Amino acid sequence: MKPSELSKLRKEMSKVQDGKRYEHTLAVAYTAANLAACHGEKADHALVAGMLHDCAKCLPEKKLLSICEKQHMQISKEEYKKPSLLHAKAGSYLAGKKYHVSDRDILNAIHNHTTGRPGMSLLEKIIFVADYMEPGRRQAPRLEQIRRTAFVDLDRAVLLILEDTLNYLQDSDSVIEKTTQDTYEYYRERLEGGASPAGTR
Ligand code: DGI
Ligand code: FE
Ligand code: FE
Repeated sequence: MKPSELSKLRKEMSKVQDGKRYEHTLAVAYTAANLAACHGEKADHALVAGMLHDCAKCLPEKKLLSICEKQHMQISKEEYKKPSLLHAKAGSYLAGKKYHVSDRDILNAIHNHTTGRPGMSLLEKIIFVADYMEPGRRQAPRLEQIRRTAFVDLDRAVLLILEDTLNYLQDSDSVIEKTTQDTYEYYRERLEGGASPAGTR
């Protein structure tokens, strides 16, 4: 990955994203690069995945649905109810097709950045966490704790994020995608051996 290729992607993102989203994109890319340095991941993979993770975020819902349907991707009933969730899957497709990314791990990191998935790769976890903790994010609870934890115990940071996300979604009566729930349970099991407030979710 040459620096010129990254700067090309940056320019592309500035064209397809509004100002705030573009700021977020840059922040995710650089946060991911720092997490990569800390945890032993390739910096250029983190930068490219971070730069492209929301490349489909500003597309209309109809377009997201049509991209995913055309590619014969599985669309869950939750995704039909909330098509904006599809920006991750559609983004992964566009990263390959429009932005010429071929690395499977980078494409997966984009594909899974919203819900996570059980058994994420190091890069997938880095993007999932960077997306949530980049310095421009201010709303979420426990952000300070999550930011500190991310450099010490990445799996723990993933778990904290999923826990807070699910609480937020439940409180706001949002549809919960099965993968988000499954990912939470997978990391809870891994880190806490299943000890949990049984049957609460
Ligand atoms: O695209 P971003 O805003 O940078 O971040 P993102 O791709 O993680 O999307 C963030 C939103 O996605 C956040 O408000 C939580 C939400 N989300 C994650 N899992 C689910 C979900 N929303 C619903 N409705 N259901 C889910 O399972
Ligand atoms: Fe996103
Ligand atoms: Fe994002």
